[in-house]
Amino acid sequence: SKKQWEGCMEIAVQTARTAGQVIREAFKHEKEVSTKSSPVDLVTETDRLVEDLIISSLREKYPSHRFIGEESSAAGEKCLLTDSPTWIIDPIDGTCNFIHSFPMVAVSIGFAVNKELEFGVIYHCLDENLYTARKGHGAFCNGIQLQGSKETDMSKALILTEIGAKRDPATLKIFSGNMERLLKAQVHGIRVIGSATLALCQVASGAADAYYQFGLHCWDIAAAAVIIREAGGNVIDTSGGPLDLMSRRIVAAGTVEMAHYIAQEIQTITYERDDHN
Ligand code: LIP
Repeated sequence: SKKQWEGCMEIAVQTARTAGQVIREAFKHEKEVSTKSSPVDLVTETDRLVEDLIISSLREKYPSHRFIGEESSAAGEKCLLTDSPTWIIDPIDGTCNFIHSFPMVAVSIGFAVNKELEFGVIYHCLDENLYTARKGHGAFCNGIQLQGSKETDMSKALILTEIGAKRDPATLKIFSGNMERLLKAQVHGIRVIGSATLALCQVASGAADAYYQFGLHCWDIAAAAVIIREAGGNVIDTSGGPLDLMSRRIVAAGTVEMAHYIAQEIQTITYERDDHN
């Protein structure tokens, strides 16, 4: 029932805060870094430790629920969204930032039932900003209601994007081509902050007008999508169609016009889906 998911959300908030404390402490110390899919796809001991901490404490409370986590998936677990209540977790979003002690690092916990996102919690561990939203109940940062931007004019837009892990020449060409087209449209600026979830929270709060990226994952999107929608914003696929959580691409914006404008401007960088095989 609705009430039940409300309880789950309270637990998600507590869990994100606890995880955030662990990350905040680890932030001050030397990090042990290894690579995953590529030399720029990074992971630390803390990513794994925090994901274990989050999933084990949630599993204890909700033994029948399913879990999708960044590091469990990297370790070979299937990334499949079913109708069961499913927690979608990024223990440290902004791992590269974390490694460099660049202070843009978040815990992201999304929750879906019947493949529909019910709530999202994103905790900026260092600023201690807690972004929360439950379907139909608005979006908040530390309890203050969020409202996305009303901007429809591209030439007045501040846009965020992220780079992604693929660095082959063909990918880089499309990546910079996309930036070039937006810059030629005279957008005010483009920013890359190193955390997809925190960038998406800036769209929810109206500090940025739009966000787009190819190559992110369902755990970067799940919580943020609810937060943006509940802040009155839009999340769509880069094709202009509805958002597909597993497609590894997104356009988010305060207005429908802005979202579709960007979707039209940018060319596709192909990544393997999160739910492949
Ligand atoms: C990363 C994001 C980054 C984005 C990558 C990736 P991680 O997540 O923070 O901004 O460009 O696609 O998803 O690995 O730090 O959790």
